[in-house]
Amino acid sequence: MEVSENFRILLNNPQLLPELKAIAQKVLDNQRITFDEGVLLYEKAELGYLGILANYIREQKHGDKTYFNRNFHIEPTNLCVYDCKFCSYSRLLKQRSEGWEYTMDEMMDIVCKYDGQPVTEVHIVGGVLPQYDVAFYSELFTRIKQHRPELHVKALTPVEYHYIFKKAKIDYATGMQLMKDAGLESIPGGGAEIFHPEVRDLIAKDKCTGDQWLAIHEEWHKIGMRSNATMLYGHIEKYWHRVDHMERLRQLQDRTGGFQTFIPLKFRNQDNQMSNVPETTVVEDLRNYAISRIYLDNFDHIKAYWAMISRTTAQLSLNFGVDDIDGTLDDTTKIYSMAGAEEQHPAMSTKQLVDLIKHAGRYPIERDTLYNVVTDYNDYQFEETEKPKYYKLPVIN
Ligand code: V47
Ligand code: SF4
Repeated sequence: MEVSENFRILLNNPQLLPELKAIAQKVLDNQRITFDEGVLLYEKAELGYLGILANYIREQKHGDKTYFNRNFHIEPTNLCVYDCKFCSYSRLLKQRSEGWEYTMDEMMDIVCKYDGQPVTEVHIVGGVLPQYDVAFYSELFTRIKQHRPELHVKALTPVEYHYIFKKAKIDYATGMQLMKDAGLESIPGGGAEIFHPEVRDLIAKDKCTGDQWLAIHEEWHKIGMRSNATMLYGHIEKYWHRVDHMERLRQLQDRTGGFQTFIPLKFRNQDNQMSNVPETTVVEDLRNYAISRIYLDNFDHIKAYWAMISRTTAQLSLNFGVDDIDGTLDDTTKIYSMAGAEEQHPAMSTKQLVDLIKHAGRYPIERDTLYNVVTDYNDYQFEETEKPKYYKLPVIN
C-alpha cells in the first residue's frame, strides 16, 4: 500500500525517538512488534504517531470498509454467583428483589419478538446461576435454531462454560462439542477481563482463570469454530498487563486462527465496587485502540463498542485502527447502562449507524457474524419508510 504523506513526515521527523522510529519501520515492513515494544508504545507514543501507524494497518487490511451487524441481546439474568469488582451483576451488589431470572419460555419470547426483523444474530450473555446448566443451554440453543434456523447464535463465555462443564463433570472438549451440536455457532469475547493473575485475582477472583478462558476458546477453535476476545482496560492494571493480555491472545491466534475480532472494553465506574477508580480519557481510549491494532497483527478486526464509549468516540476510533462498530441494538443490554455507558438507552437505527460511519469518511458494510457481506451501504438509498427511529423522550409534567 502506498505510504501516506503523514507516515513519510513521521519517519523523517528528527525529533522522533529512535525506538519509535524503529517500530514505525516495522509496521511499514509488515513485521510483528515485540512485548517490550508494546509496552514502549503505551509509555512513550503520543496519539498522532499511533494514529498514523494504526490507520496504515487498518487501511491495508480493510481500506475504508467499516463493518457492523444487526443483532439483539438476551441477558438471561442480572444475578451472579461470582463477585467481580467491576460488575454491577456481582452477587454482593444485587438484591434478589431487583433481579430477574428469565425462564426458557421468556427467552424464547424475546427471540420471537424479533420475528420478521432483519437481525442476523442473537448475542446471549449475562450472570451465572446454577439453574442455567448444560441441559438448559443445550435446549435453549436447539429451540432457537428450530424456531429461526438462519439466526446466528453467539452465546456465553468461558466463565459460564467453565462453570457448567465443571458441574456436569465433563471436560472442555466434550462440552464445547455438545454446545456446537445443540446449535451454538460462535462465542463472544466476554469474560476475558485481564488475564494476568496479579490483576485478575483482585477484580475477578473465583471465576475461570485466564488460562482456562484461553483453553476453552482453543477447544472451540479446534472444532472449526470462531470466537471474539475482549480486554477490560483502564482500571487497576498496568500497561504491561494489557500487553501481556494481548500477547497471550496473539499466541493462541498463531496456533488456531479462530479469533475474528478484538474488542477493547473501557472500564466504566458506576454501580460497582470500583467506583473510586477514575475512568480513562478519550485520548487514552484512542491510544489503546491503536496499540491493539498494531500489536494484534494476526487479528482481522478491531471493534469499538459504541454504546459504551459514545458515538463520537466511535467515529474517531475509525482513524485509530477500528474497522468494526458493534451493531444496531436496542436497550436490552443492561450490563453497560448500569456501569455508566455513554448511552443509557443504546439504540441506533441502521440509517443512523450508516450515517455515523459515512460522516467519519468511511464505507459502511453490514456483515453477518462471520463477516460475510449482508448489505453494502456505500451507495444505498434509504426509502422513506426507513427513516431513523427516535426514542420517545420522557414526559415532563
Ligand atoms: O466480560 C462488565 C464487561 C463484558 C463492566 O464478542 C464491563 O461481540 C466495562 O464481552 N465496565 C461482557 N465493561 C460483554 C462482552 C461483549 C460486548 C460486546 C460485544 C462482544 C462480542 C462482547 O462486559 C464482561 C466485562 O468485561 N463489563 N462490567 C464495566 N463496569
Ligand atoms: Fe458475574 Fe460476569 Fe459480572 Fe463477573 S462479570 S459478576 S462473572 S456477570
